[in-house]
Amino acid sequence: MTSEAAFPANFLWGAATSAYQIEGQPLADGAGPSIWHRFAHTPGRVANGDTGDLACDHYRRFEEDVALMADLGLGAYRFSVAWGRVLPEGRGSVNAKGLDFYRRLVDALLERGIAPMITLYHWDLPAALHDRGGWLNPDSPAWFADYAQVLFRALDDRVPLWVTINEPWVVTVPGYLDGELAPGHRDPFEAPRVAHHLLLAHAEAVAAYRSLGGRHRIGLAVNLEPQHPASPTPENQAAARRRDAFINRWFLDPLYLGRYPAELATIFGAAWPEFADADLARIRSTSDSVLGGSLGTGCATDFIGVNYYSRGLVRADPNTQPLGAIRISPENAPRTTMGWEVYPPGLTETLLWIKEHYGNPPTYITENGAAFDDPPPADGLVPDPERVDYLRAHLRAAHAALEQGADLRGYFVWSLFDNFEWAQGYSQRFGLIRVDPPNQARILKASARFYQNVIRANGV
Ligand code: PNW
Repeated sequence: MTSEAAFPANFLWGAATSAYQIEGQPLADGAGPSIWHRFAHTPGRVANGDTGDLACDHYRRFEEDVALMADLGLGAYRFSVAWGRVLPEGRGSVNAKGLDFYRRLVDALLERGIAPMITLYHWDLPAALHDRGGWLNPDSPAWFADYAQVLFRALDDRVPLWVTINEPWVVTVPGYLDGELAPGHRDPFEAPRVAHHLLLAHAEAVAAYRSLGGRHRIGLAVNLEPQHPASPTPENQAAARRRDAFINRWFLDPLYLGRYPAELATIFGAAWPEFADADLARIRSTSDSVLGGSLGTGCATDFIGVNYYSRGLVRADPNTQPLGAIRISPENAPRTTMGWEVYPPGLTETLLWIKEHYGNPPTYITENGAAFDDPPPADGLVPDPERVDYLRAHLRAAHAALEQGADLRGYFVWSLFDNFEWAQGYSQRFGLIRVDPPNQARILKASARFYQNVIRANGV
């Protein structure tokens, strides 16, 4: 059967997860607690009092899970390393048992011909580092680079793709400005400093990778969403431009252009610090050789990872500070159970925007997917037609960007499993595979079969 949208021959098809969301046993084998372990065990922070204590029990069932990935035909698997399993105190001595878990996972993947993409930081900062100021501490970029080196030394011979930090914006804004995610701070004076340290942490890790002679590719994953005014009033148009600077350009402008968007100083006012020119040069230097077109050389960030879920439909709102803008959910549009509008053309727009603004760097869609209220399984399969439609439409949108010249190298579904959806606990199901934490049975959804066919046909 010929497919309507054929992807390039070497296109990478994957699925994604993160450590705290699926592993369970967060303190096993000498691991140190993370800020997410603490946050989830603080009453009132996570829906229904859910925690990652058991999650998908992947820490014990990883072999079975890798076999499922092989059945789906995945070419790649994106997962994150729990920093506190490897370094229980966040720095200092390595916990061999924790590191060994990731060694065995990588080996199991390679035995099945699945390429590992490792995310070094997916939000689970060791609590011991948080107690030293966490991402507010100017030493935090060095802590991160030291931790990253442990992983590079142990696994770079077998790991072709590295992501330093997942969604620095989500770490910064829900973590330190709105207080919805760990560590749950609400402080406009903290957020810009945290963001700056995350960018420096990325830069230091990339520099460490190069100086160790890293042989593969390393990038940063950002959450992006095109911002459209809810109506064409001047107020809403200005609000959409502010939100574009605030979400889409906060991290990519410094990385590729060497400066923060000017809007941020206006948005944060007195809370926006002066940042040293040397820091911005350091951050930018990590993208230089990408713009020169060569990969894996110099101090380059080799690729950008894009996590795409929806667009922002933006209305000016003076009561929402410091941004003065809110995202609204359009009444008549299809929405996921997260309340996010289903808006596939935004993925094409986002990929083309990266191409135009940042010199067409190599790009992976490191997350794309949707939460729906799946019905219970029927005849051994969960019927999830809404997720199938969501994935098909977004794959076509990605293909449209490829046709228009975007340098897209691969696509990862969020997520392989229903898992611990942060502050929403287990109430949101993003998986291709159904998991209910109490009984742990893995049950395929129709979307898993759909994706298996996409991979087989290399198209949709
Ligand atoms: C991503 N937003 O988070 C994360 O990388 C995943 O761990 C998470 O499970 C997934 O998306 C689904 O939520 C996001 O507000 C959180 O725009 C919030 C936003 C985007 C992504």
